[in-house]
Order: sequence, then structure tokens, then C-alpha cells
Amino acid sequence: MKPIQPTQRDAVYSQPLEKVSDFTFDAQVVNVFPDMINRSIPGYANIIHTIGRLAERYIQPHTKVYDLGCSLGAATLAVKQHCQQSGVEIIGIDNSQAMVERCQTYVDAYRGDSQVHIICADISDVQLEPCSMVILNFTLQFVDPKLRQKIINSIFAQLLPGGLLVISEKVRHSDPVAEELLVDLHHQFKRDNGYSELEVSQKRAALENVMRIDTPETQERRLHDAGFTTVQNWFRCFNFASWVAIKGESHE
Ligand code: GEK
Repeated sequence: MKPIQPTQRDAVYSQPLEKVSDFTFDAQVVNVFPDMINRSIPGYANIIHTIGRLAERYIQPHTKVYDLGCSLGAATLAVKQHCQQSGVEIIGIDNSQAMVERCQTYVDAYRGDSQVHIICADISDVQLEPCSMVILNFTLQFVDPKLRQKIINSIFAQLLPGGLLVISEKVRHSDPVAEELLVDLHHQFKRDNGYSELEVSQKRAALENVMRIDTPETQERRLHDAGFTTVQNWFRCFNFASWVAIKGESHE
């Protein structure tokens, strides 16, 4: 069994940078990722835990489950931990080689009945196979907006009747007053978690061209347009939201 690297504290943006480059999921980020995501996304641990609980309810025996943009496999491992159904195959996909390599060491160290495969690929290129659950936990926001509907459509097409998509995203509000308040509350959340003003502003600049966020209305329209019959926002904190989208039983 390969050793799991200890989690380091995120200090990627703690020193003033002459030029803030676009954010990438490279080896430096991988080393601090669990700390970074927990201190940056309100409710992250709750979302991961709930994904495990949803897996208990929605995964169908002898089917595939996809975790798209799996990073270090937090959601993959929550599914593996909670899934009691037999013959389930969990496939984690991420296009960062550094993430995939580290994720594999975490998966190798974790026991459980379900098979897990971690693959390095772009989710806009991958052809999914029939499945009963798909997770997009803060991933679609990094994909070219022009490709987002196509990805959701292909997830819908491959989900079995009764299958579930969990999608979590950072969102923006169309009301500018509400948007300013929610962004401010999120930055306060980060400062409360120990990030300095410099870290908050440099990270924001690094993400500006990389993370293009939609409104909640756009997310929900996309899910309905794909054909999902039930679209339910189950989590919201500041400008972070998560939905469940269920494919109706009547689909062939
Ligand atoms: C978690 N889901 O811990 N194809 C594949 N992977 C991608 C793509 C793409 N086109 N674009 C970005 N990624 C995880 C957290 S993090 C969210 C997800 C965050 C990957 C990218 O390499 C990174 O690992 C992940 O999506 C986004 O539940 O850091 O805010």
C-alpha cells in the first residue's frame, strides 16, 4: 500500500505575486487541496457526506457510478464507504495528472467492496456508459460554458431510469445587490478560516479566467432542458449551491 501524503496547509497565495497566473490543478495545489477546499467552500464536508447518503439510496446493483472532476476522490470514497449494493463500479475522472496520481494512492489505501477506477481524461471528451449515479461536485464551473449543456445531455442519456445526478457549483446572482452581499459573505467566510486579504484577492484573480460561473436559473434550465423530471436544490450557502436531478422512471 502506498503511503498517503499528509495534508499540508494551503499557503499558495500567501506571498505577494508580481503577476497572478491562471489557477491550475498542479502538484502544488494537490499538496494542499483538502485544506484548500475545506477552507474555501462553505459546507463542503456536509456535501461530501450527503453524496455518500444519496449513494445509499440511488445506486442500483451492478451498475456504474461516475465522479466527474474527482480531484482527490473525496466523493468517490464517500460513495465507496456508503454503497452497500453489490457489483458497483465507481469511476473517478479528472483531467489533472497530478490529481489523478494522488487520488489513486488514496483509493488504494481504502477498503470496500465496490471496484474503483481513476482515469485521467477531460470530461467533455469521455463517452459515459450506462450508470445509476453521476457526481459533478464543483467541476462544471471549470468547463468551457459552450460544452456544459452537451455534458449534461450525455449524462442524462446514460443514466438509467431512476438514476441520479448530483451537481454542485459556485453560482452568481443576477441581482447585483444580492451578488455583492453573497460574495462579501463568502470572502468573510474565507478570512474567518484563516486566509488573509491578500490570499483572498490573489486567488480571486487566479480564478477569474478559469472559473466561469452561472446563475442558479441557468443551472436549473440546463438540467430541465436535458430531460430531468425532478430538479431540486438541496444545499445553498452564500454563492455555493448543490442540486439533485433525477431521471424519471418512465424513460426507456
Ligand atoms: C471533490 N469533485 O472534492 N475534465 C476533467 N476534470 C476537470 C475538468 C475537465 N474538463 N476541468 C476541471 N477538472 C471534487 C472537487 S475541484 C473543485 C472538484 C475546486 C477537475 C480539476 O482538475 C479539479 O480536480 C476538479 O475538476 C475541480 O468533490 O477545486 O473548486
